Amino acid sequence: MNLLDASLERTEVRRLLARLGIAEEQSGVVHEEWAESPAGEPWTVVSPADGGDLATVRSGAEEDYDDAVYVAQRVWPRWRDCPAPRRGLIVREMAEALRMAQEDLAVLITLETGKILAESRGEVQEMIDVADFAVGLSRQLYGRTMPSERPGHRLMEQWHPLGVIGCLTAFNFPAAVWSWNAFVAAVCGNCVVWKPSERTPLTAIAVQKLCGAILARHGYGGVFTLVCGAGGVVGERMAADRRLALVAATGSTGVGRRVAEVVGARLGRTLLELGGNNAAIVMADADPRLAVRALLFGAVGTAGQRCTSIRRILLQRSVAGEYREYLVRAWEKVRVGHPLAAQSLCGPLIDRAAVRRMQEGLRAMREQGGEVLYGGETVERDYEGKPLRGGCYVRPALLNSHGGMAAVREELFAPVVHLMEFEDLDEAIALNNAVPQGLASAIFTGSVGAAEQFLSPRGSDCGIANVNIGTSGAEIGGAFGGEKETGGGRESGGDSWKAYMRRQTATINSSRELPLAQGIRFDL
Ligand code: UN1
Repeated sequence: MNLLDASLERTEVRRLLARLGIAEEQSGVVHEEWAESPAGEPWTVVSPADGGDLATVRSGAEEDYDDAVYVAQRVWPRWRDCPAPRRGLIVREMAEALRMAQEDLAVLITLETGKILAESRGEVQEMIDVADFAVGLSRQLYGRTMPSERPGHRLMEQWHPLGVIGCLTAFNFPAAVWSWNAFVAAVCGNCVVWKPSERTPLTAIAVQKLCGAILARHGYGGVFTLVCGAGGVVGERMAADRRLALVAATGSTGVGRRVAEVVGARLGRTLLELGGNNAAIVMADADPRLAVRALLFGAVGTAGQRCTSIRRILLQRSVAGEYREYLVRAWEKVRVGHPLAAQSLCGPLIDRAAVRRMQEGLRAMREQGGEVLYGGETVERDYEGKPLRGGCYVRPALLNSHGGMAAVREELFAPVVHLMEFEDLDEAIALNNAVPQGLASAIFTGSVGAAEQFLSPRGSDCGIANVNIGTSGAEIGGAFGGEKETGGGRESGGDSWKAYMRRQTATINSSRELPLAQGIRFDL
């Protein structure tokens, strides 16, 4: 692959897409087969890396979505009856196929999202990891037995598949977040209908082609289906659709609230992974070298477009001055550049609208009393002076902010970090918790006592609480998600598989008597 000028020639893009099975005019809908002429509006996917066109996607509308659910419903009884360990073996083949396609998929993710190649490789690795995890899980969908209070009785819990579930994903992790849901849901015996972000359909199409082919080979085509389409059409339809036993949604709090309302009105189930507003606390006894590196990755990684990105750095007052200097020095060294260039640390934002939102956000922050310490401007030339095309590049920003600013309670999906000061740990924890979101949090300290307080019930109120590492970059083995406006869902590791199953409590009487629980007598 020619990475000259850190951008791909048109023919190379075409070859990459062809290797991944994507045509220049590509259907974005699959049910049994790829739909010939889906009913939605076609749209052209533009790379934020250089503003160039990647491919045109023929998107789906309501009827295409309905076809996809119909196909999923039809295959589901056979998938449900396929033993879980066998389902696991099929997911294992997906892990192998992803390993083979890792580099191509990573390049596509980089072209489509603008995240740097190292992070795109990490995203595919995250898929492989969760697939491997799901394979093991397929033999560990454990239920419990409990001692019954009645003689000759057995009391137990077991877990059954839900059926067809819907999965809505965001642009920033166009593949990994689907795999958290899909691989785990699949070994649990569910079918998954996927609506990816309108910004990143090509990654979804490539992943669907790869996994769908494996399912079809085993006679289970339709277990995974894909409907690229407008959120207002396909997403709305999904939320309202009673045939879906669960709607798993990742995105902004606004999107999640809408999904929760519509699904809630039909008393359906949701699994929500929404906005974060993640703080990192830096105590005076922290190791500054370690802390600054972690803060940099947390704030600037993925150009600040992870739900786990650091949005607020809380500095203990006695060291705040020196940390401001360390941070500005580190931020100055960030190489903004084309995301395929090996030296780039910060690629573009997803699109021009995101750049506009960042500029508007910074303006509002200044009006509220925030002071820009560094960065925030758009960038037209990379770290070597070469022109950057497409208009989506920005310089990561650091601000001096204060707790009275409304902006510190909002998630701005961009590399903008608020620096705030605190006196003692109690105040730091109060600041950490003083936002509507509750996804990720971190503390940097050399003190076991401070770390333990941060992790205690009177510490961080977030779903993720880290010590001496940043807020982002979670491993797949732990349950991922957050509290409050983050939506309360847990995906990926731990026991989050339970969200994709229904729990059944069964009591079996093998005696000839009929003793009633609670000692009730009800005899004739
Ligand atoms: C997201 O930004 O929606 O912990 C997911 C992380 C990644 C996943 C982020 N493993 O940053």
